[in-house]
Amino acid sequence: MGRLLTLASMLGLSAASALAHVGSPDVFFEGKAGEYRVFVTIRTPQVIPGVAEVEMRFPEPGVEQVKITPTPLTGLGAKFAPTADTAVQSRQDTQMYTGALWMMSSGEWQVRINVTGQKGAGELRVPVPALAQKTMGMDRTMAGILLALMVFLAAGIVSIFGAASREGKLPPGEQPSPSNIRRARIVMAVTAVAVVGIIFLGNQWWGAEAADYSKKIFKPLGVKPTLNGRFLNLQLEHTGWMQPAAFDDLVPDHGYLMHLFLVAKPDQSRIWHLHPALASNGVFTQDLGSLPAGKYQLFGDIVHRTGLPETVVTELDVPAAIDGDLQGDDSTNTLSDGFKMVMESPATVKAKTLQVMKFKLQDASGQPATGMELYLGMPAHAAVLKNDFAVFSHLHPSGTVPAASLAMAQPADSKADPHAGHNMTMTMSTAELPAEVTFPYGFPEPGSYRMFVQMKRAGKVETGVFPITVTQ
Ligand SMILES: [Cu+2]
Repeated sequence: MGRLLTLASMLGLSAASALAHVGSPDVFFEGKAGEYRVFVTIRTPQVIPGVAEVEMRFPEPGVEQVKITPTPLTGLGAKFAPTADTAVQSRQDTQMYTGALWMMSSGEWQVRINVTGQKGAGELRVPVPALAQKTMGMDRTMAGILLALMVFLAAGIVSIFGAASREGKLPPGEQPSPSNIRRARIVMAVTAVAVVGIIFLGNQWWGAEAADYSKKIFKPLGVKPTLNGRFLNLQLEHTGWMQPAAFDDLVPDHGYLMHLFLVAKPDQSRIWHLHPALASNGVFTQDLGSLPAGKYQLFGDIVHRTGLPETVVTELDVPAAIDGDLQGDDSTNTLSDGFKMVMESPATVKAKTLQVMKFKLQDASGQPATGMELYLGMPAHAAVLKNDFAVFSHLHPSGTVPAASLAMAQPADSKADPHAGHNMTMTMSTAELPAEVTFPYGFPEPGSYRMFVQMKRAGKVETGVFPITVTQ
């Protein structure tokens, strides 16, 4: 019976997973579809094939129709898009459109958003990772009903065969002879053995299918840190999920193969944003300069050639303080020359809801800072970290999508720059950059978070740290 229960609940397995943006699988993005500015939220499916829910909010009016299409990010599938779905306009909020899209295979996908309206037509392509994160379990009630039905059907077929061989040829009213009864018992025994055999084979088949699917559940690459004097080595390791034999499929994301965030444990008092160099296949190395002794949580953002981003996670124990020249972007909350970074948005927000987090850099007299510069090609970078380290997300003013994936989503014939999704044009990189940045993001679960915001001014990277409370 235990075996039968296993059959009914075989799909109850689950696996821990850490996607890119640890604990934060949904996509938040601000960009422009032609002349239409739009905030996009894509709730990624947990099983593949599965349904992604797409929400698009247009801050300005003038939109008449919105169509959405899912395609793989790269490859042949990207060239032959299926028929577009028309997104549904919300009744409560007429500038909000929603839709649901099937993602049929694991990997990096994109959602093409086609807008028509008073300002002509426009398209925006938003990359989205579609990864099986778990196997859906079967509902207990449903499993119970199916199990009872199976027992009923199995017993039914045995008794039908028995009755047929015992009294099938008897004239009405006649009692079966002892030899008929004996033969019926033999037939019932043989039938029972056959039925149990069929159920056993069915269970085997089901088990094989479930095992096959569980192999498709996304498992991030592993990483092993070792300290060699003041040098940190990070060795990428396979965990056996759709991974190439070599680690040579990484592409640079705003100039670097890895963006490594090093966070002091347990108080998250300091954070470093580092860029380890690739030393050999799958091995990154970083000069740590000086680092106080203690425990550190490491988050390494990488992007695969397919456009699929992931974050490798590990812990580093520094037994004794490392002395040397300070490297990287050491970040305490004190800014130079009396400058101050301030958060303009509320410090308490709702979970799972799109927020536009707003930050300003001010000089000592409270005026907007001047001399702003791009930092690694972006007006700002931010890291979102939950106090228990269960959530980590690396954000830019365009949202959660890495620049490398975004560049791949653009049509091959377009000269679109990889920062096209930003809410500011590239002409600003030469002209004056504003001292104000926004990040679209939805905190995945309630709790206490910190947001580390990095902006560059006068050749210096400034980091602000902001506590944020997320409620249900
Ligand atoms: Cu960044």
